[in-house]
Amino acid sequence: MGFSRRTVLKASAASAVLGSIGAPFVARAQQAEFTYKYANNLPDSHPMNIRAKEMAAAIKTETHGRVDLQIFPNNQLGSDTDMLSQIRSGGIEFFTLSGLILSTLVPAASINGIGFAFPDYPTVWKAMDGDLGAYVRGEIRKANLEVMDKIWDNGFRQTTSSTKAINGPDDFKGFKIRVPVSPLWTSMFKAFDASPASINFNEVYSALQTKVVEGQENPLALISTAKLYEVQKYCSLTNHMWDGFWFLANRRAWEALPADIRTIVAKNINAAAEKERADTEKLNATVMADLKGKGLIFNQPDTAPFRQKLREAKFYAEWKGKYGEHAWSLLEKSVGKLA
Ligand code: X2X
Repeated sequence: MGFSRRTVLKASAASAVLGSIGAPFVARAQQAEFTYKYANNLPDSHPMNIRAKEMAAAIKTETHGRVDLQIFPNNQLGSDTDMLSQIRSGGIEFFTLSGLILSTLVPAASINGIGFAFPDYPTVWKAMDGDLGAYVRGEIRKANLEVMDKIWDNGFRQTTSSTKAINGPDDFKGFKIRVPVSPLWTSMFKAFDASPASINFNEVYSALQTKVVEGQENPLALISTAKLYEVQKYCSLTNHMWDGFWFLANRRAWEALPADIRTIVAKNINAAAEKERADTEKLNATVMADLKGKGLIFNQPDTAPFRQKLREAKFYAEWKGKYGEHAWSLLEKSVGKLA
């Protein structure tokens, strides 16, 4: 039995309506109650983003789909400066940021970056999972941001250059080095008589490529995953600073989560941090051979003259005064006398 054209058109119109009516119910069943954005500045291949993907999947499973954590790596949502504004305004709900960059809002947050303070990872975690970390998290919360207990690892920072190896502090004189946007980074390299330029990480590769700056400093894991070896020739193992990433949350967005959901989210974020720490430490320890294979020329300078130069420049005394006795005593409790 043939159907008239009119009948077919009526039927297709009805199915379209039914289909669309049906769709929202299907879509709604899959739509999360909380769709939150987590942004960071690291390449997709960095351990941070490898572990973050696992973390987001575990949170979705354990909340039975109520929380959908969408990850935006590699400065997709803007520079660190942009994303810090967004986490404060609620444009994004989560953001991992170096304490040294956060210090533009929370001055105490840069204290882990004091030059040559930490000799090794056990000392780092004793401080950051102990009294010093607790103090810094308290200061961050005073700035109306929420922060997770476990700081994520960036690593011990090394100096790369397109012009020369850095063998001693004198080699820093007049050296045009990119530093992240942070008073402590600028202060330390000025104490070396270098010429620091504050540039967000999303512009580092091009600044090196166009020779706006001669060099930069970062852990080996980032020199590798951000492919900085493509625009640098030398890597001097100055080991001048340890740096990490606080996992920040917008206060309003965090408190909008029911308490049981907050517990699940925090548990998984902190568990991911522990795994990322192990991954990043291993990568920082093993990637040198690969970087040599890509043409980077390594040298290992004696770090004592660099530390002496900072003392002579009153760098430690200056920052002890900025942080105050209490914070400085918490740092020295973990690392010993610095000034
Ligand atoms: O900007 C940098 O150098 C980086 C990626 O290490 C930080 O986020 C501090």
